[in-house]
Amino acid sequence: MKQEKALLIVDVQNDFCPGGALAVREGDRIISVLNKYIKIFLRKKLPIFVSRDWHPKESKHFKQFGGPWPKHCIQNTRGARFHPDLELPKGIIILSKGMDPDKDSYSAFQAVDSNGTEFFKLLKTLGVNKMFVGGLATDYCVKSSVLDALKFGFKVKLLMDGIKGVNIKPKDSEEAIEEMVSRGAEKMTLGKLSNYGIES
Ligand code: VGL
Ligand code: ZN
Repeated sequence: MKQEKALLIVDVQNDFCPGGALAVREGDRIISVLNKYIKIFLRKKLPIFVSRDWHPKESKHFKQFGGPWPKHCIQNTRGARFHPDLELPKGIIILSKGMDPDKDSYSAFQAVDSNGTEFFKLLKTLGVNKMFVGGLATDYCVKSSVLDALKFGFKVKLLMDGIKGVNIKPKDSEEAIEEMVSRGAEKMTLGKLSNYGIES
């Protein structure tokens, strides 16, 4: 079967980067590498998806309403914007998730594009069967998106140089990576892209 590849970059937004409401330590350090992945996929005319956490002001996702998190990534605020260093070329597909005030959700498979079309449907329409996944945070949205992708039968390459975790417990990211790998994700880095038929 033909390998149709796509790039998924998860939640590289101000609130998840240093200075943000739910900052991932060194979350911004992955951006320069992610920009390189973006350039390569762009050059190969392969689809690029960029997800964003896009919460309403009031949500059960937030502590104030019974959830686990401080308020973050509220729609149309600075914190919800993509980090200014992330280079987003024309043609990328923005996926929004976390809009349901009654849900505490994390996966990009619960996201929709600007037309309201679900991520899974977009992938099927494009014939994607292999996803390269990076972004924030390793132990939440990246993990949840990768596990869903594997569950739905996609092959997954986890971009080890393009992820960072929250680590509420110090080993959370390490354990998340182990779990993703044990379910079938394969680790890779920028230098290995050419091994997968995507030359830089
Ligand atoms: C995320 C915590 C809360 C994430 C989103 O993008 O990983 N983490 N909301
Ligand atoms: Zn969130």
